[in-house]
Amino acid sequence: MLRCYLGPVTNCSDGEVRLVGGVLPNEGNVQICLSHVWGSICDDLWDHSDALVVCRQLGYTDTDSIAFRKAHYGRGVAAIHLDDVSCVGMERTLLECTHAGVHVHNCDTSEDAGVLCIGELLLEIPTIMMVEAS
Ligand SMILES: [Ca+2]
Ligand SMILES: [Ca+2]
Repeated sequence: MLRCYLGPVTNCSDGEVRLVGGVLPNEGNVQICLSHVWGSICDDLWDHSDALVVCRQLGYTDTDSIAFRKAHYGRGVAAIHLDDVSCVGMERTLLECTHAGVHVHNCDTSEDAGVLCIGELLLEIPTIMMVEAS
C-alpha cells in the first residue's frame, strides 16, 4: 500500500497549533499537528472567527485577531492538513471547528492561512491568593 509522505514526524500532540513565518511570535501562518506531523491550513473560508480560535488556543486574550489569506507569511512547505475551516468563534481549539476532513482539500501552499493575534499573551494561569478571613 502506498503511503504519502506528509512531513517529518515530531513529538507534537494532535490538535496543537503554532505560528510560523512571522517576524513577531504573535503572527504567522497557522500550522496544526495531526498524527505527529505539522501541517498548514488552507485559506478557503478562513476568517476572523477562525483566527480568534487559533489565538485563544495559543493563550492570547480575546481582544481581537486578524485572519490572513494567500500565504501572507510566506508559502509553506508543510502538508495541508485542513481546509474549509468553519469556526463559530467560541471553540477552545481549532480541531473543534468543522472542516472538510483531514487532508481533504483543493488547495496548494500558496493559500496558507495566517493570523495576527492582538490580545495579550497569558503565559500562566493566574493563581488565586488565599486570604484568611478576619
Ligand atoms: Ca471560517
Ligand atoms: Ca476548499
